[in-house]
Amino acid sequence: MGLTHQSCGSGVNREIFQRGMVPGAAYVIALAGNPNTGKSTLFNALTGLNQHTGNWPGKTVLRAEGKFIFQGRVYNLIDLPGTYSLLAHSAEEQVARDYLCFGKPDATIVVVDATCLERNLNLVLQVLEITAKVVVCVNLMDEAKRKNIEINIESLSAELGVPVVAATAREGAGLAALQQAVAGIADGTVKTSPYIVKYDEAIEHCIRKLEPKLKELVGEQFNSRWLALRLLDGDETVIRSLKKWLAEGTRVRAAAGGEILA
Ligand SMILES: Nc1nc2c(ncn2[C@@H]2O[C@H](COP(=O)(O)OP(=O)(O)O)[C@@H](O)[C@H]2O)c(=O)[nH]1
Ligand SMILES: [Mg+2]
Repeated sequence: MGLTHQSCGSGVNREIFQRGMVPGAAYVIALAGNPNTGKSTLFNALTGLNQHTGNWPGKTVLRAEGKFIFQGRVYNLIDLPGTYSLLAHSAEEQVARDYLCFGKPDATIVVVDATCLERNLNLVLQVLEITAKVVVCVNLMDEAKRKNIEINIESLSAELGVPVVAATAREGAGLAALQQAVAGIADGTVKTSPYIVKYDEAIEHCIRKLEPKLKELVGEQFNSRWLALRLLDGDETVIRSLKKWLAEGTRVRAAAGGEILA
């Protein structure tokens, strides 16, 4: 799997759908979470000095990228902007959301604050609507302990349908278990069955009508249920990104002398 600029296409495609820039990386892993959940602390603990920062193309939003090696494989870690949701109300939310959908990371770590789990789970459910390849990292476990908050990691994992790992990033606790869980998701040996939010029947009815048409357009590339929801939302930013992706695909196929889709 190539992870260089070249292999990710060019022009518009490279701008918004760039997966990662670490040469020779086996997998690309996204790091998502609410602000102040210890995302950067975790990113630093995992990548050490193997990182560099820049801006997301076309945005004044910081892009931090780095690598770690686990069991002989190189993992390219992308620190997404901290967000409370993925509704694209801000540049940060749009960057995080476009990356999760169009960047197609091999796994996504969602870092949550153990001391205010409920608020943080909102983002977890939104990420699970986009991708099933998720590991939830319940961070700040030391703070939770101090506040006598107990978290049943196993039952949380059973409810969410994805691996959940407890961590205290500041002390480096839980990192090995997190890496192990990420490896399982990235290489496909661990399958998930994510909790999916069900909407009112009227909305579900529209999704059922839209989803097959979207599948015709994008195949299995993207989560067509999520795209259908965004179209029902009238979400212009997703529609624009999707158009760019479709246009770029047509351009690349044309350049390769392949079949051009109408
Ligand atoms: N007690 C405790 N503090 C942490 C932990 N992880 C991060 N922090 C602290 O939480 C604050 C926010 O961390 P940061 O990594 O900047 O969060 P981000 O906004 O999600 O990137 C900083 O003061 C960190 O030192 C942890 O596991 N335990
Ligand atoms: Mg940060």
